[in-house]
Amino acid sequence: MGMITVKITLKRNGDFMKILKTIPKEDGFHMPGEYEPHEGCIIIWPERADSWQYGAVAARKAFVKVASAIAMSEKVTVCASEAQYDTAREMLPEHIRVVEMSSNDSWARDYMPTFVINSKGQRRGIDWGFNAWGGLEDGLYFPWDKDNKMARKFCDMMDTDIYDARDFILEGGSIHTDGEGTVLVTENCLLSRGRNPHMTKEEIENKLKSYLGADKVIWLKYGIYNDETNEHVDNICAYVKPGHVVLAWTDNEDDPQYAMSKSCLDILEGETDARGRKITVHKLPLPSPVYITEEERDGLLHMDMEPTRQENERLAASYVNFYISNGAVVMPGFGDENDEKAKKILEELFPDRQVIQIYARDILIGGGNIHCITQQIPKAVK
Ligand code: KQY
Repeated sequence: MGMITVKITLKRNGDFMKILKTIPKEDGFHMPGEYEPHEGCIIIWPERADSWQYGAVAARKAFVKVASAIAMSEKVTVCASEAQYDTAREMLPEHIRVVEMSSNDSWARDYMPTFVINSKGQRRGIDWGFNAWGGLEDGLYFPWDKDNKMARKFCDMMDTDIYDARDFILEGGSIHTDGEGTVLVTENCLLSRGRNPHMTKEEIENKLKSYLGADKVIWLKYGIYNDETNEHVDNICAYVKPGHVVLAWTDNEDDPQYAMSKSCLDILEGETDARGRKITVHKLPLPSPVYITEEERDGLLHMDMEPTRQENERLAASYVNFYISNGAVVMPGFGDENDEKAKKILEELFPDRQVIQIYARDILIGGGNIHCITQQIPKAVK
């Protein structure tokens, strides 16, 4: 019998993810404002018991509420570990996608891709270096290797090209942009010794401009008192539209937060943005200081035989840590008398979106809030 030879040609599909070594700004890409249209949102399922008290049971319920509120107006993808896949699938509504992806913790804002778009509506990701908010210098856990791979894994899954910026340590929560050339950051975070100590402030600024496609960086000095991220900007100040920001505020001059917020106010009021506009600052009241209770602290496993929270530690509670979805603003509540006041202010600032307030103490105990656990995927042609 004659032999039949079947010749198979394996061809690389040109649509798979490419890792790019070029510069987004030079390629015509920039990071849009969070209020611009989204394709969807990424969240990572909470699991580690030294971050989330009592085995993350209460945190998971809060994450489900956040994911469900966002899913009312855009697609939500939740990444869960193999061990937690079934629980996540069972607790989340069917219209939320659950994919298995390993991680060290659950802060999508900080290590899922920062997305940039161009004028043709194409989308790419940026893969920053991540070292758990300061590495061996003053980082918050070790190891962080799985978290550091998530941006690339997610873009691979989406067939989205990704810029390799792993030589630069940056978390998504440490930047906010108006999408029109201006970026907000804090000095305490971006100039911290655990991130990019080999770089000058000017070099860091140039890196941000070239990767975010921006023309101006506004350097606030501080964030929220006792914020373990070295004071991410997303907890103190956020754009609500071009030319307008909200700033976390207290009138109590005896609170250490007062001088920090006042310094930000002075800087913002003395600045113009990349387009030359003066910046209108809307003060968003802070809740009364929130302290961890003994019971909550007892519910956290120790990490390397050390407690992860101090007794009676003040937590970095702020209403500024909200997420802007296509149809809503999903904001934290703390059971505080300012919950309603803060909600009203955001309702006035976002007349076309529903403001949904979610009791978020169980997220706050982990060290962040709703903005920190989400990452938007801007709308694009691809
Ligand atoms: O971006 C954030 N606010 C996350 C901080 C997480 C710290 C780990 N406990």
